[in-house]
Amino acid sequence: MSALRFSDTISATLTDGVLVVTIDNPPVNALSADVRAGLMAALGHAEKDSAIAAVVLIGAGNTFIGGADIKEFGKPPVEPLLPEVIARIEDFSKPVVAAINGAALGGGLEVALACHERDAVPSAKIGLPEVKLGIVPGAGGTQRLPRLIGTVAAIELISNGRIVSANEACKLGIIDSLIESSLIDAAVAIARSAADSPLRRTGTLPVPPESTEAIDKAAAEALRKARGQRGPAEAVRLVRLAAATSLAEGLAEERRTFVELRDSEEAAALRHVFFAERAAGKVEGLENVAPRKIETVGIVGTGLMGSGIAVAALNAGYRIIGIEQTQEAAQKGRERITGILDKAVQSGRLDIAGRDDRLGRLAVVADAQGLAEADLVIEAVFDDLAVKTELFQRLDGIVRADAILATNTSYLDPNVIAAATAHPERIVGLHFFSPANIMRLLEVVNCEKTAPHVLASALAFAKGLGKLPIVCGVTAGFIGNRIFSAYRREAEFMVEDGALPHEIDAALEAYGFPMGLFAVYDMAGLEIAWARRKRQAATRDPAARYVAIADRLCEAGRFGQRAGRGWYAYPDGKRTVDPEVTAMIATARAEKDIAPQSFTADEIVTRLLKAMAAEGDALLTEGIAARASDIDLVMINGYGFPPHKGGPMFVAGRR
Ligand code: 3H9
Repeated sequence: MSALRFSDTISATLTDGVLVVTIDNPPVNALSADVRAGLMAALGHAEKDSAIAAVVLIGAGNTFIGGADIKEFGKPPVEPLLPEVIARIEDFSKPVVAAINGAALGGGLEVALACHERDAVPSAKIGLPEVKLGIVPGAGGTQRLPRLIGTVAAIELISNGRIVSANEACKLGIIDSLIESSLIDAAVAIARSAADSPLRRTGTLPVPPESTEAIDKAAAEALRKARGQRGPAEAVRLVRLAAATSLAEGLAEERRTFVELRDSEEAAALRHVFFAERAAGKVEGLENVAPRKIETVGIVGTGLMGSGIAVAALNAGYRIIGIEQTQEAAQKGRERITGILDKAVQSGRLDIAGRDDRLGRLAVVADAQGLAEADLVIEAVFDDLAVKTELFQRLDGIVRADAILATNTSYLDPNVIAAATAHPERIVGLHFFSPANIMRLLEVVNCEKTAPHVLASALAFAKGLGKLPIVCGVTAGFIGNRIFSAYRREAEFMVEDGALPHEIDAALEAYGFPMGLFAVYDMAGLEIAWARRKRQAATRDPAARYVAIADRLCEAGRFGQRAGRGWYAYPDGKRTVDPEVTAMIATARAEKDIAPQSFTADEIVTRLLKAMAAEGDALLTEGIAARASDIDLVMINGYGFPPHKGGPMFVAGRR
């Protein structure tokens, strides 16, 4: 039968008296103005035609509907608005069935919630992730979801923006059935039979009663996790409202809140992060370069970093060959990796079968010849130029001609390492952040001679690990540590100028950082940076301002939290301001004749953000970072920058 067309993105066919309406708006079938208008037209047609007994909504491709069109936010609204379309679906005189063929997210799930029946393929992903964009659902999600699954479960899902599998959605009561066979055939049959019974309109259902205690607990947990962001708090309020008021009033309040948040700075920042993440994967010049297939990964060094990388790669399905220098070290490496997997089992994140499958793909040996079969070798040995150069030269004689070699160096120059090898074109930097099995950020260092297919393969590997790869050029510290150094330097200048470490930390934490800078120092330990400063002392510009307070702390044995004292004291493990440190700071100021001034929290944050953005500008000018948004992602995913502020470059742009 020929297809009916209702708009550029909406078409339909009539099957067995059921109008099957397809939403075809690539890439994710977002609810653009054309989709909304087309859906209204299709429903209008279905209403009038007496040969149509029911309607099925389905998405083209692998997605049902990915949500409202985020690109439309910030532009003047175009009728019909989504709530109108959704009301039309829920009130429709004939059954409307959602055939969920893939992701049903945000507005996409809200469309489905208004349908009279929801059936999904097992691979579908279901959720209301709006809070991740700094907003709340704006087309009925906060009012209809609790009517289906209760207030407690709705608070948990909406305030976290958690996306669930179709299976979990079915258990929760969001989805009516999972369809393993042909989704369209099943949905048509369900729609036909629904035409003979009363329609189940979600909005008319009562919210199932639950104890106030359970609801308060869920709400408190949601607010705790929200760390000051508005979206989750508003989501909790709106979900609770569903049980307390009529659907119409609940929807009106939801819409008002949605519009207010959509136009907020927090939402603009999170939208920026959303699009920044999608842009980060795209690298100019690599559009037509195919990545090599990587199945076996060699990891040289199975210490803290190497074992974390191994776990990340095992989790992603790779075969791992870990290399150590001695049998004993290889045994320890294997134990370290097994230990991380065991912890995951204990916490319920992994089952025994999953652990055993991973261990079945792991070998840790003391013989580097084992790397002969590796497609990619990542070195994670001690960060020393001689050690790394010697290792790469040795690898030249072991690995296959088409193998890729990656260095995980943090501070050394990978161009120098590459230059010492026979094939610098196959060398790339993979700068993981610790713990490598947890941290999402991965700086992919495009060295001077890295071949395009090597870079493309490294990127594909990083994405295969589920990481967020950011490509950067070679510079000391790459993107993250360069900006971090500038930020740290500025913070230490401010300490000399009059702000105390705890005042700076308090300002950063109030801004949204999970932990202040000086508390982070103490947690990481001060020795390594001290050793680096001592190495650099001879080449440091004597005219440049240098703050020696951190050196003084180290000289006094104040190496941080593990030593019981650093920038702070830790009596009973609790971070406390130490008058001894305050006195050391006063002495340092006096030695330089600095009359301390006082800073407000806002002044502190502004000055630090400015320092970060200035260094970011330098990285862009030098061509180390490809885009300002990449820098924001590095700071958000590697250094605790609050995502709802958008990153230092975003903030600078807004100012
Ligand atoms: C909402 O619904 C509000 C409502 O409550 C109320 C309204 C009144 N809009 O991620 P990918 C683009 S808020 C516009 O790489 P995947 C994306 O930019 C929305 N564009 O694909 C990229 O473009 P490009 C709530 C969108 O297969 C391309 O699609 N929904 C949207 O890995 C591919 O994206 C969400 O928050 C959009 N909604 O994953 C869901 N979504 O190629 C957001 C994607 O030019 N989306 N694009 O770079 C996702 O989580 C994932 O995209 C999805 C597909 C899982 C759907």
